[in-house]
Amino acid sequence: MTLLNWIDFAVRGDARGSLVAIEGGKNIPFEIKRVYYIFETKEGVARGFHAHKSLQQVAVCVRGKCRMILDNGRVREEAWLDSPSKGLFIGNMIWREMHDFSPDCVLMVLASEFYDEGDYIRDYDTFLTEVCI
Ligand code: T46
Repeated sequence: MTLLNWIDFAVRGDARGSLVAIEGGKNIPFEIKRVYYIFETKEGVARGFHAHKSLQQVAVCVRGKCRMILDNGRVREEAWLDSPSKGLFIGNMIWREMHDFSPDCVLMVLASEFYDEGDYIRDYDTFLTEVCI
């Protein structure tokens, strides 16, 4: 079983260009409570390095690219996010790291819950302990 669960968004293209529509509970497997985006990440900087106890998310690179690592405590997989028409579903209790952001990268993330620092596990050993229970 792969950790890389992709969602392909339909692209509504016409002579003017392209459009993707994202709807909570329809092409996203949860109701969307929060949207945030990461941009202007400095060269050589990596982000993430945490898991969430219950949050579910879908990450879409709407411009540029970055490399996402997902880890469930047993398996570690990675993929480039480089398409505005592909979302990567990230379930709860998955360690994630983002690396190699291109200078133009805009990483949009759709989240199932409002921001809650208490939902984060920011220490890898703690994550391993909790995920293996
Ligand atoms: C995740 C990856 C993919 C807020 O105030 N509200 C928010 O909704 C978010 C996401 C962050 N913040 C604050 C908390 C920190 O002071 O923004 C600052 C940067 O957050 P963080 O260091 O957690 O950013 P990343 O890029 O390491 O991780 C983020 C998300 O936090 C996380 O849920 O899965 O992107």
